[in-house]
Formats: sequence, structure tokens, C-alpha cells
Amino acid sequence: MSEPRVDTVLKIGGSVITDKNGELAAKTNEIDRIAEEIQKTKAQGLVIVHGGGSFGHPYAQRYGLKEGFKQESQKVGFSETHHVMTVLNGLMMDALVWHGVQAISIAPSSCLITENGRIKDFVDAPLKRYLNMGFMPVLYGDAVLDTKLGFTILSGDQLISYLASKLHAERIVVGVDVDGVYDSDPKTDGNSRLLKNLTLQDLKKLRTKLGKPTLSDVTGGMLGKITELVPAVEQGIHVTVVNATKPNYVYRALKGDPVEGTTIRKE
Ligand code: IP8
Repeated sequence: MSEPRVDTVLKIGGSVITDKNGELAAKTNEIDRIAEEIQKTKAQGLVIVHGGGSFGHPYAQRYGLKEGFKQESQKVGFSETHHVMTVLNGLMMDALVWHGVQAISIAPSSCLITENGRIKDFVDAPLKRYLNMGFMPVLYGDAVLDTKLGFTILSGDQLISYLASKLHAERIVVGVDVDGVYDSDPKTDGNSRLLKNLTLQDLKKLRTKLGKPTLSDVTGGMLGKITELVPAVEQGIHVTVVNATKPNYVYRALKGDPVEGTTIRKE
């Protein structure tokens, strides 16, 4: 099978498509707007990954899934967490498909296994074949099996970095609910500064500077994102972080048009 040409791996943060103050609170208007923006780009070679927001995270946290299998009572939590992610994914798929996008949902829990939380085996033949046929695969952060932990939580951020590297993507676009990467948390620090251009070195320094993630996010918030992006940037993949809650920012980022946000390059 020939290698598919992948231009962009796009992450849509859970905080963009859900209300993280609620539980199972989808922002259906936002999901619809983003699906329309994706459709408008007529993008080829695009892979989409979305986060868990108020669907995956509260369940994963309630049952302590990220730390692995410790007791029988967690198993129903694993099922619930995966299930609510498929519900959120269904809303995303609904919007994309009815906007005429030839999107196809791929469940990480069915095609990959992690080892101590890191992706180890990924059955990529269907994904590659879908891409070769011009489909747009849509994946998400998920509850997954783990060779050492029994199971764990895989973040969409680990997935985008892994997929972009594996598929030799040109770039990663990360849609979040703030204007880009800041030198501290803009939601709690009024003096935080937006960092418009970052190099790999800056990214590594920032990793040590950024504070603890919010408790509602089992996979680590912005700090988790930064950490996960490092290997992709090391491989020369360009990253753009934009505010996906602002209309047309995702559209412009996908088109490669100038848009406010943070760009991250190797040097
Ligand atoms: O929101 C986590 O994905 P993320 C998904 O991309 C679950 O970190 C199931 C909590």
C-alpha cells in the first residue's frame, strides 16, 4: 500500500466543543460551526482528533482510569468513559457528515494499545487506506488498553503528535479556547503574555515554567499539550495553536492564511 499524503493533523480541544463546567455538556453550535469551517477548506489529507472535555474527563477522573486497572469496579468506568467519548464523537461526526465531509470515525480503543500510557501498537492499515481513498479520519482521546497498566487514558494530544510523526504530516493545527500558548495560565493570571513564535528550545523551557494543570483535565491541560508536541516539533513538523472558539480561526489556520495564535517551529 502506498503511503498516504497527509498535510495536516488537526486537534479540536474538548474545551472548544464542550462546556467543561458541566458534565456531558456539548456545545452543538460550536461543533456545527467548526464542521462547516472544515468543510469550507475542502482540505485533502486532513486527519482530525478531538478531545474529551466534559464528556471523557469527568468519567476518567471518577474511576481513576489514567493510573490503570486496580479494581473490578473501574471496568464499568472504562466502558462509560469510552462510551461517552463515542457520543461526543457522534456529535462531531453528525456535524461533519451532514456538512458533506467524507469523514470516517476511527476509535483509538479498537486500533491501538499503549505501554505505560505511551502508544505502543497502532494498527494503521485501515487509517492509511481511508486516507489513500480521500476520506478524512476522525479520532479522539479515549480509554485504551495498556500492556502494563491494564488500561489507561490516551490524550488526543499524544495522538496528534504520534499521528503527525507516523504519517509524516506537514503540520499540526491545535484549536484551543484561548488565543495561543501563554507564558502562564491566562485564565488565572491577568499578566500572562501570549507567545506568538516559539522554537523547540523555547517549548522545552516553557515546559518547566508552566504550572500544574487544572484538576478537571486528567491528561494535563496546556502543559500536557506542550509536552506532547515536543517530539513532533523535533521532527520538523510545524505547529499552529489558534483560538478555535473564534469564528474562522480554524478555517484560516487550515488554509495557511495569517491568523492570530502561536506558531512553533524547530528553530
Ligand atoms: O481531552 C482525553 O483526551 P484529551 C480523553 O485530548 C478522555 O486529553 C477519555 C478523557
